[in-house]
This record gives sequence, C-alpha cells and structure tokens, in this order.
Amino acid sequence: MKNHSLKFLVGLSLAAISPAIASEPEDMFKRMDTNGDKKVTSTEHAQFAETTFRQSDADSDGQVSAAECESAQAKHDKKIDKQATATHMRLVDTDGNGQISQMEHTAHAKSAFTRADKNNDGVLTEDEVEVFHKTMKKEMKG
Ligand SMILES: [Ca+2]
Ligand SMILES: [Ca+2]
Ligand SMILES: [Ca+2]
Repeated sequence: MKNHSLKFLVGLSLAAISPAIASEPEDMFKRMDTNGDKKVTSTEHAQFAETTFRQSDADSDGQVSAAECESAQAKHDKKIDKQATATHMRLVDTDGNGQISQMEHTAHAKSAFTRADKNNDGVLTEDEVEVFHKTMKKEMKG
C-alpha cells in the first residue's frame, strides 16, 4: 500500500521535492530533460529542483515543512506516507529545525545528482535515473 507514496518520495529525493513529480522514473526524466536531448545536465536538474521546491512551499515562506511535504504528496498520490516523509525530512533537513530550506533542498538535490551520475560525466542518462530511483526506493524502505 505504501508503494505509491514511496515512489513519490523517491522522486522527491532525486528532485529533491516535487508535488508535480511523476511516479515513474521515465516520466520524471522527461520532466527534468527540458531540451529533450535524453540527457539531464546539472543545470536542468537544478532548475527542476528549484521549481519543485517552489511548488512544494505552499505558503511561500521559503521553507518546506513536513506538512507541506505531506500535502504535496497528497496532491499527487491522494495518500500520505508519514514514515517515508519523516525519512525524507531527516535526510534533507540537515539542521534539524523541521523545515527544509531552499539551501538544504539545493544541497540535497546536488548530492542526489552526483550520486545518480554513476560515470561522473556530469549528465544523467535515463538509465542512471532509473538505477538511482531503485536505490532510493530501497533506502526509503530501510
Ligand atoms: Ca537535456
Ligand atoms: Ca513553506
Ligand atoms: Ca532545516
């Protein structure tokens, strides 16, 4: 039953937050690859991350709370996985104040990009995104 929310949160971790994010890695890949060249550059990834942050920050205070994270999830999946949200918050909220700042979000997105870029060529391919997606899913469950 948790599967949908889990997919969503895996998407979050790559993006690192996204209410608009698609459940499947290939959809997510298309959203990130804005010029459609089958590669996601760090610039494309950063832009995607920024957009998703703004979309998640419902009250536009520059911080994404767990509640905002959950409501973004609810918009997408119509259900909320509190445990996975807590895991996500713990990973991204590095100063532990219960809010994800733009800086924390950007830092997380950057490290996700680096981790996903297996061959270190500075761009993500669809395969790399898919592999990363699977890895994150395991981590979220663990
Ligand atoms: Ca591209
Ligand atoms: Ca906020
Ligand atoms: Ca924080």
